[in-house]
Amino acid sequence: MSERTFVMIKPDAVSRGLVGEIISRFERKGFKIKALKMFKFTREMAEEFYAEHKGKHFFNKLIDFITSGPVVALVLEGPNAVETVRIMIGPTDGRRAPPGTIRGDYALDITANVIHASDSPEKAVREIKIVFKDSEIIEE
Ligand code: 3AN
Repeated sequence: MSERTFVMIKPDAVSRGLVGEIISRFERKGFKIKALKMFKFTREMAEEFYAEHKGKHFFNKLIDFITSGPVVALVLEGPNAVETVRIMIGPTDGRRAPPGTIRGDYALDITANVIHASDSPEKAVREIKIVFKDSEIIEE
């Protein structure tokens, strides 16, 4: 079943020059890029994006981090995209993420952990809508 997911390369990875390497992994895996954008979150937009974490002990740190520099956001399409991309990025804590996963290969932190990807099809729809207009997604 072909499905779409939302992926975001975080400010740490953008400033470390990892954008090309990370996008290459998804292209080589076989995913189609349906949308791609570089932008900087405002605080308001970041708080909406991470609304489910409001009140948690790491919320302010997370918002400070995600607004600290530009991010690169993508819509990827392919079979079971949500689950497959989550497997490719690895668990949240970079120190625990297995080698071979994106976080396992590039992250040592739990906040600055290189990449975000939707954790359910419903979240993918929500996150794509926050970041992309319909006209910015390639339909063919
Ligand atoms: P994931 O990105 O693996 O889905 P979530 O959705 O639980 O993880 O958390 C969203 C983001 O919040 C993470 N990518 C990470 O940057 C940050 N985060 C999550 N848990 C913690 C924590 N315990 N301490 C600090 N930051 C955290």
